[in-house]
Amino acid sequence: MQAARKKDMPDDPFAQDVLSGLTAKDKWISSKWLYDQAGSQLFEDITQTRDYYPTRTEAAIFRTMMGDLADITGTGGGVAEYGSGASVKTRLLIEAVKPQLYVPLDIAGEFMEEAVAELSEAYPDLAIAPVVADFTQPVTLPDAFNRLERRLGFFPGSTIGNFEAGKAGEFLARVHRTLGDGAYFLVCADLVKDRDVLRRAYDDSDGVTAAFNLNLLTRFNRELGADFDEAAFHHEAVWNEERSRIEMHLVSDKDQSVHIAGQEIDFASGEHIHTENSHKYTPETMREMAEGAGWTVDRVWTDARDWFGVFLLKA
Ligand code: AVJ
Repeated sequence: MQAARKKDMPDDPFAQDVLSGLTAKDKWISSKWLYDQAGSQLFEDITQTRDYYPTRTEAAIFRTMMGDLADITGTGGGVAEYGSGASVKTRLLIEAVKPQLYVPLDIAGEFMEEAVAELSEAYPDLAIAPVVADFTQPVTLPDAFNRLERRLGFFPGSTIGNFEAGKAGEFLARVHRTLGDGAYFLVCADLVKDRDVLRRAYDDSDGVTAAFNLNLLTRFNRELGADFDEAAFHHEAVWNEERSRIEMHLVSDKDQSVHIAGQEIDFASGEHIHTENSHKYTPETMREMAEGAGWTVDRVWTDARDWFGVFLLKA
């Protein structure tokens, strides 16, 4: 953080963030920079690999629990999705709880416009009120949503795993305040399991996750005029038992220097850049965190192997 204040720092927040991470003692980059257009497409490709189980496991749970969910929450209320969803999961939810109003929240306005257009074509009677917002910060939902008696928040995809441990709890507390008393929040989390299964999911045998991680360097070269040699780094996925998370790293294959945004950065052979965390929960650690944020856990659905959890929280 200190480094970002140095006077030779560029104005661009992306360049600043990258430089402050690369000049830190333990080099790191915020995972949000992984998701440029190529990165988002590579993530989609990851979800199609054999080794990455979360997406298809979540989908399988969704196909069995939506009826139960609608019995609990009732129908005809409002749904606020954290992230924009033209995805199959959004459709399964909409078809089950039949909201009168759907509010997608996303930082990327253009992506959301496309999603909204697709959804309004599929559900002509559904009112849609998109909100362009960074939901890692406080957000305000439309009055039309807040006035509804039945309000349901939706956060699929186990994205909560990207938050640092404390930040995930803060996020849940903020959502609790945003959705208000009596609301429900359906939040999905990937569960702790055999470490080899976990590691393979983040270092798939098709090499798609490696390409996803290395794309960061390509992005630095293109957008920040850097001169990384992508072939001189490799992808690594590490299970951090103590912190209950999978970490992605880029590892330097040799001693080398790289230029980026006007600075020279040295890498020792074997030195790591930490690029993403994916925290894994147990039903108990999720419950503890949710209760600490003011929620009660109403229902938990898992798959037969208990690999993935869908948690219904009540405010
Ligand atoms: C998009 C955050 C759910 O952590 O599993 C997948 C991202 N990174 N493989 C995850 C990811 C590498 C993914 N999330």
